[in-house]
Amino acid sequence: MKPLAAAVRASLVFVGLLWSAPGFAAPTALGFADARAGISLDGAWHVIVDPYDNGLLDYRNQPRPNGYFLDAPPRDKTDLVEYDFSRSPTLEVPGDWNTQRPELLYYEGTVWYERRFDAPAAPKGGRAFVQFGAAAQRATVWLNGRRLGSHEGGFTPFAFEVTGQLRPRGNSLVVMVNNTRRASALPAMNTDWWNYGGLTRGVRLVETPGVFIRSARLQCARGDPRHLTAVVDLDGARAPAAVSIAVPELGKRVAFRTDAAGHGSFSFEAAPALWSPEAPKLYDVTVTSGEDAVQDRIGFRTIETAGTEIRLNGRSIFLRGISLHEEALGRGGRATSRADAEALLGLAKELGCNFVRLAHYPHDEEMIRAADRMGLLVWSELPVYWTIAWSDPGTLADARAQLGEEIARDANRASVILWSVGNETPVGEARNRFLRTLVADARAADPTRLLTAALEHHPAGAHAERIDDPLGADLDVLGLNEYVGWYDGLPEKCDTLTWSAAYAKPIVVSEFGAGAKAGLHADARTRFSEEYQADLYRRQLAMLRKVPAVRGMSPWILVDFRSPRRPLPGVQDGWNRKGLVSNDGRKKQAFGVLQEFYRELSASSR
Ligand code: GCB
Repeated sequence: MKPLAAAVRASLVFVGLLWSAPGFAAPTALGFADARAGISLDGAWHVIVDPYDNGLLDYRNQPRPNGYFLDAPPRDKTDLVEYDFSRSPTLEVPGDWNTQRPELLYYEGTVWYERRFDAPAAPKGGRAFVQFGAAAQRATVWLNGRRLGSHEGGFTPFAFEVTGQLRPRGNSLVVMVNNTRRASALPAMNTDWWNYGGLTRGVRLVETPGVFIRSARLQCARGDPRHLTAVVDLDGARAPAAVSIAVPELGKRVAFRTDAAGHGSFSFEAAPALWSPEAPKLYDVTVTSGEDAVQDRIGFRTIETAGTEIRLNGRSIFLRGISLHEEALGRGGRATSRADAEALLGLAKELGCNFVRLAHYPHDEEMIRAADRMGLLVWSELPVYWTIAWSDPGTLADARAQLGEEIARDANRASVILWSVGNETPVGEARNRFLRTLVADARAADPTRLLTAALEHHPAGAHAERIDDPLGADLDVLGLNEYVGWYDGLPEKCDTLTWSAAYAKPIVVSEFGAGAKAGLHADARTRFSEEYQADLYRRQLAMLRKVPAVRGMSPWILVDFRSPRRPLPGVQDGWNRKGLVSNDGRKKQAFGVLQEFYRELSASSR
């Protein structure tokens, strides 16, 4: 390779674009991966912490032919090899590295992960894939020393095909995971949350037949609870193929054919019991085509807006919500399991919620599946946060890819009603263009759900605020972040403030809140006391209930979370304290204030 080409390739590895270069397939995730035959690659992986990217590049910053990815022992005793995964420490997968070893708490850079595994003999004609639930923030993957490709974006799944590349014994899977913040990435340089790195979600070797069901969606058509629409995509198809869909509990079994490319869709009449927070009914669904069969549990419901109303299954609903980060209650660090998800969502249920805003990136699939089972509506969000590189075509391509991965993964989850394309992004031409592209993509990929974004507001008089962001014209629901009484004046400012919007659409107040250290008691004018936070909640709720277009809210935030922006000693100590619950599980006074408000609301809507 010529030196210039080599240097360009090396830098491409880091921006994670290699997968789109010739010879590398796009690392699209497989639907139903967890339900398929295969083996889990979760557990202890050997790791090498590599802040200088030494495992990839030599001292001239050129790619090393003998990098860590080879995972090869010295040929003989004269051979100089300066790493050895088998004698290196381990980290648990899934998991962030920051909270597994104290010296990695603030680490930003590269960590090499290695895992050896035996592969079961594949059935004749079968295919194999390695699927990653997520790698934060970017990853390059090698199997037995051969590069499979790269993926950018820390919160969505991806997979590489490894058919014909597996050995019966002792396969080496090496992943270079990097969480360096970059101006062109999503998120970019500045966030109010922890930059957790690592293989934060599960890894699986997945087996499929030669032609297999890559995705199968089954949902109510928009606004039509009596018809289900199936959209199926086969992988590997070279001719039209038969597909059948069975929902035994509904006594339904339908059959149709795909086109030659493996794409097919079909609508049929059914009268499912509709999914709702009060009755989160899920049906077993089986999709079959040729040698392949996959199962899912799916709820059916409709979601629409009419004027300033949000209608679930045709009925106006108020979203009694709360925002949350994907951080494990008690333990801190990334939530990684079904138990973690259920603990967080259990608290939201206790608060009286029927809705959660999963901020500020797509959460683990376990969280969405738990919301499906527990009856919580979901706002799911892309990490298009604050100021990103709006004019960079690579950043836009990255955002579009992450949006596609998010929608593909969760399309069958009844709980998800809102896709959010951005959080508090300052209005401007380049930003408007960027977000409108995402809105158009989301509408094309999923015409059944509502689109939103957490917008800013502007003064419209002495005691008046207005939502007038031009993006509002493109959205179904106006998300609104406002910090009246915390960053914006004192709580009593709420008492006289009025709100309006340039669009007759429902408003969901996606954030308001105040910091409070659990156990810090003082009068209601003392910042960071529980009393201040509780007083702010009372005044905010009194203000917002007077705004008819406010059809939901997800105050900031359920649980205190780690943030490097929060250094105040003795109070914050590296934690954003706007939780209604402390990170060690203590409820603050404001929890009770919001709980009481939600209790009243649900009693009055009955
Ligand atoms: C916001 C952001 C959120 C922050 C929050 C805060 O507006 O959307 O990510 O954590 O404010 O606490 O300041």
